Parts: sequence; C-alpha cells; structure tokens
Amino acid sequence: MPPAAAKSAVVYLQDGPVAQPVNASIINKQMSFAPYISVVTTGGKVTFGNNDPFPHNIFTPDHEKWDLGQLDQHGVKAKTFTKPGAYTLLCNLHPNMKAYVLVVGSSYFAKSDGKGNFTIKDVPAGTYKLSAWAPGVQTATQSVTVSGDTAVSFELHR
Ligand SMILES: [Cu+2]
Repeated sequence: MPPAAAKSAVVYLQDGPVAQPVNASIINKQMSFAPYISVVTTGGKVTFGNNDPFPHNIFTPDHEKWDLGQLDQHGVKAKTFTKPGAYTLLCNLHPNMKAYVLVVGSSYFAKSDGKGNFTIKDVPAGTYKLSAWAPGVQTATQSVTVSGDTAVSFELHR
C-alpha cells in the first residue's frame, strides 16, 4: 500500500458487534487537529477543543456537510455522528489543517502502526466483513472467518 496509507489505515469489522460505544476527543493545537485520525462507533460523539491562542473553525464537506462554526481558545464543541462513513475535517481559517473521523458500525477496529500492521483483539468467533480504510485510497473489504488467532492481510490502492 502507499506508505502514507500504511501509517494511517483503520481496519474494522463492518458488521461486528458494538461491545462498547466509542467516542473521541480532538484538540486543535499548533495549527492542526490532533489526532489526525479518530474512530467512533455509529452514534458516537466527538468533542472538539482548541488549545491554540487563536480561533479555529471546523467543518466537513462530506455527507451532511456541517459546519460547527468558530472555536475560540479553550472553547468546546461536540458533534454526534449518526451515520457510518469517513468525514474529512477542515478549518476554513487555515487551509492546511485536515483530519478525519471514521464512523464504524462495530467497536472492533484497530489503527495500523507505521508499517501497516494491525491487531484487533478479542473478536468473537464468527464470519465478518472486514474493511481497511485510509485517506486517499479505496476502502478494501473482505470476508473473514475468525476463530482464535486469525491472520488477514490487505492491499490498498489509490
Ligand atoms: Cu484553524
């Protein structure tokens, strides 16, 4: 896969259970969104904060295309994500700022490490659709039957 994708891929069970709802927190700091990639379960909430001594803005051009407006220093805003999918986060004050929220249907997911390796722990035995998503590549999906330790690999393409 492209090296950038190897570092920032998320692998998740599309149709696995939600063992626990997953929310996320994203902080504006040093002219960036941190972390670069957040994952929440469907219906999950993302809380936004701003540690910079100047305002930011948060909007997405994807799906419902919302705009949370301006976020001042130490301000807090929150957004609930009710539909699965990937949302690009942008700031209309600083064109270089970019991050992603990936909304997934199950709490069984993992971010890849710098080399593209991932581990999803404690997956209940069964057959699932397993997807790999990363910015700028096509999402890859395969069927996987899990029974104890199960190895899977993906190839991601632009
Ligand atoms: Cu900004």
